Parts: sequence; structure tokens; C-alpha cells
Amino acid sequence: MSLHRPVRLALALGIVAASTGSAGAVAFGRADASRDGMVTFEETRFVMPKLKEVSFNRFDTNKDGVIDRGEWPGLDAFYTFTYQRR
Ligand SMILES: [Ca+2]
Repeated sequence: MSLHRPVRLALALGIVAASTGSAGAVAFGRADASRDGMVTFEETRFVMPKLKEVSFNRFDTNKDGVIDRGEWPGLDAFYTFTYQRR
């Protein structure tokens, strides 16, 4: 199984979410409680309480341990799709 597939799916969903402006997405600025331009797993848990660390790490594409603005839309779309589907 390719690790890239969920990321691609999430990116596609992110584009959909961005174009519709809905999908219950969490704004990066809301997740970044410390306002340092990156979101730790702990910060993410406040806005995405069901998120598992393995998923967080999957979307940390440059593996620096935090989610930055560029990585956020993928994680946001993944979380919305996985846990907030209606
Ligand atoms: Ca990162």
C-alpha cells in the first residue's frame, strides 16, 4: 500500500473544501494556539479531538514534527472527511 494515496486523496478533498468554502474545515489560525506558524500534535487535539498521532505524522510531510500552513489543508481535509462526514 502506498503512503502517498491518502495524502493525494486529502489534497483533492482540500481543493474541493477550498472551492466550496465549507466542509466544516478548521482554520489554520484557530489551530495554531501559540501563533508561531506551526501546529503541534497537542494543539491539533484541541480542534481535532479524534485525531490519531499516526494521522498527524502522515501529514507532516517534511517530518519536522509539526504541521505548517502548507501541510495543514491536507490534514484538515483528511480529518473532515474521516470524522465529520455527514
Ligand atoms: Ca511539517
